[in-house]
Amino acid sequence: MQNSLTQFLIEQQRSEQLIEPELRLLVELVARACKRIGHVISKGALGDVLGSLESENVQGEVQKKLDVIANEIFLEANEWGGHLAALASEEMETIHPVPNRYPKGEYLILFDPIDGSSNVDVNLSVGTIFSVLKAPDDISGRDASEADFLQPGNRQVAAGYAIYGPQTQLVITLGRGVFGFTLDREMGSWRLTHPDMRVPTKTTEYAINASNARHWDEPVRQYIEDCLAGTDGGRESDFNMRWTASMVADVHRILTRGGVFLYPSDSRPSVTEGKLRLLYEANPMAMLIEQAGGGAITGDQRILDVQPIGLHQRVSVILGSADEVSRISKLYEAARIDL
Ligand code: AHM
Ligand code: MG
Repeated sequence: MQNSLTQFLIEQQRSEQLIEPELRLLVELVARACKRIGHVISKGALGDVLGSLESENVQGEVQKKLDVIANEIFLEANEWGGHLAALASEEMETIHPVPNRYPKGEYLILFDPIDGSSNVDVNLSVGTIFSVLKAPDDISGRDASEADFLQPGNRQVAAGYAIYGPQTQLVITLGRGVFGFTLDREMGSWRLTHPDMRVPTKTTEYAINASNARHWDEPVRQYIEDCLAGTDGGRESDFNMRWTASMVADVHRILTRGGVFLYPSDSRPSVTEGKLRLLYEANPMAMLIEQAGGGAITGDQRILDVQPIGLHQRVSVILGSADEVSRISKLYEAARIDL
């Protein structure tokens, strides 16, 4: 039988000296939260969890019932363990310091409780994304602040997501490779089913919301035009397109069989900085993709090197198979030279 998540983490701690006990606990609690979130999602109409609330989140988006429920589950499952100083999420305007009734630790976690939540009501895949940082050294003896979270993605110590699809899976990186676990519902535990996930370097599949085409920057437009031309154009291959409107599902497909995902910034006033959020969507996915041998850029720079200036800031995201990301990067470079 495949190793459980617990066995995997203990081995990482023992043989590889990769992780501290607190980080092991953190990953176990995140996994437990995801198990609960997956359970609630699966109830659907039977659990009265579908549909929207009257409220909006800090980004001005209408909150789904499940956005709020999953946020609560994640907070409750993670705040008591003594390893965290504070949490932050897409659904909360400001950070959530660990309440004083619990011991505090040196880690910070950012999360998107339900990514792609518009998919919930139509019974398509959604996910939970998380990113783990170490708080600055002076954290003990003071309250965590928003500024503590504003670290570039290259400082993440762990990242991952759970995907609630035909199977419920957890995909994590602790900074050395990417590992996928499948939830064994009979045993109630996560099993290591996808050790050492790698993004194939080459692909002929891309993911983009094509309805935004008229707003795209020239390099993205040119890249997609070349793909669309297929065997009639310079690429000499026909391309396939997939878009699920759930980044977790698109990234999971890319981690499994390759591909490139683009949600670039564009000329619409609401998307000039991109749509996806840097700290709890782009950074964790960029770390996973890079750890699996792929690339992750904004267009002009590596996502993991972007210095954050706000908790909920958005960023242009292009990630996936290394050869395609490098091709797109060259198109951006050429566009800069032309200016
Ligand atoms: P969400 O976190 O509010 O669900 O939004 C993020 C989602 C991503 O999962 C997905 O890639 C993108 O938004 C889809 O956007 P669009 O509906 O513009 O295609
Ligand atoms: Mg999201």
